[in-house]
Amino acid sequence: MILRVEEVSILAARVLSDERLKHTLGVADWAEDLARHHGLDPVKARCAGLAHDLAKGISIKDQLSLARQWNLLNYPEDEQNPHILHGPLAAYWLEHYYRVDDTEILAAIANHTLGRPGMSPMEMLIYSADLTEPNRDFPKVDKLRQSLYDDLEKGTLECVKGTLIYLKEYNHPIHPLTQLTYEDLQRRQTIGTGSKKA
Ligand code: DGI
Ligand code: FE
Ligand code: FE
Repeated sequence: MILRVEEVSILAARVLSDERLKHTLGVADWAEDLARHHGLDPVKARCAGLAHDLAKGISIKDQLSLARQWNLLNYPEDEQNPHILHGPLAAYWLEHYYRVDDTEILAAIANHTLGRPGMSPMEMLIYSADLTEPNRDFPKVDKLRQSLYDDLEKGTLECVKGTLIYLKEYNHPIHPLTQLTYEDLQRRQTIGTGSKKA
């Protein structure tokens, strides 16, 4: 089944706090804008943006037990830091309870927090729009927004790099997928510029 903007907007307004809804609408607007600019599907981008944090309203305890029940725990770090589970949970929920079958949207929702090696343009878009939506305010955010407009892949690499710096600064453990995503995007950039010989 197709995820319709009207339906997911109603769902978001129903399950999210006011603050989280504001962030969600910011992600949807920015993702739609970036999608148009880069020739991606703006309706899909808006849907994924509206849906990305749908599972945030569930308590962490319940998120962890649902993730166990639905077999979504892949790394020991997932249990150690259950705050990263809400993306996979929302995607699973939409797929199995709302019969959403758009794999491009589902993957973008599932991987919006950690990324993954080999991210599609839509996955990069939601990962980055989440970090740089209009309500986010941190020193380098305008630079990141411009960079994403100029080059989605390069901008996403800078977003992941920024996240790594932030996590290290506050002594938060780096999830293996964050590290792998960073290395993959770096490799893709190197290949893309042709600066590395085969
Ligand atoms: O759901 P949001 O608050 O909009 O943003 P998010 O889904 O990107 O991030 C949720 C949390 O995940 C946020 O507190 C940062 C954290 N996070 C992302 N990558 C990592 C991480 N935390 C750790 N410890 N390690 C990571 O690699
Ligand atoms: Fe999130
Ligand atoms: Fe978010």
